Amino acid sequence: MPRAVIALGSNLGDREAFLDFAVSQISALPETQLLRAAQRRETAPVDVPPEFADLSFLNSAVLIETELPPLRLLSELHAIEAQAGRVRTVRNGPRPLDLDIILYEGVTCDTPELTLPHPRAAQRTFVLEPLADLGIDMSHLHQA
Ligand code: PH2
Ligand code: MG
Ligand code: MG
Repeated sequence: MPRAVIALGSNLGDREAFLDFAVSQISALPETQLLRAAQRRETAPVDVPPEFADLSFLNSAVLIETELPPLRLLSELHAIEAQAGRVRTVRNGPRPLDLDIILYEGVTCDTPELTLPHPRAAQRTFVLEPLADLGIDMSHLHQA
């Protein structure tokens, strides 16, 4: 079964509870098993609008095994974000839950819906540190 890595982030409301919710909902997806979860880390916001610079994030990541193809997995993750109350307004605005596919085993793609591996992950400590917990090093990937 293909493995995939999902980054988790929250900077609004009860961040611990939203990450708990995300892990339980991801674990309950069809044809999907949770293999490992990274530690949670409090992180300073990166590239957010200045008015939200004081909202720090709680970040983590999970390693899963799944038979769901990448775009189906993405739409399931968007549904979980919406169940957590996420409303998309300004880019990188505050969100109760953000679930990003970072890697999907055997897949590279670059479409308007999804780019894999995630194009900004390799420069972001808030992604690289949780991935290191999962035993994954993608810091060598130099991406635009
Ligand atoms: N997510 C972003 C933008 N900036 N900064 C931190 N620390 N953590 C995030 O998860 C994050 C961010 C866009 O999704
Ligand atoms: Mg994100
Ligand atoms: Mg996202």
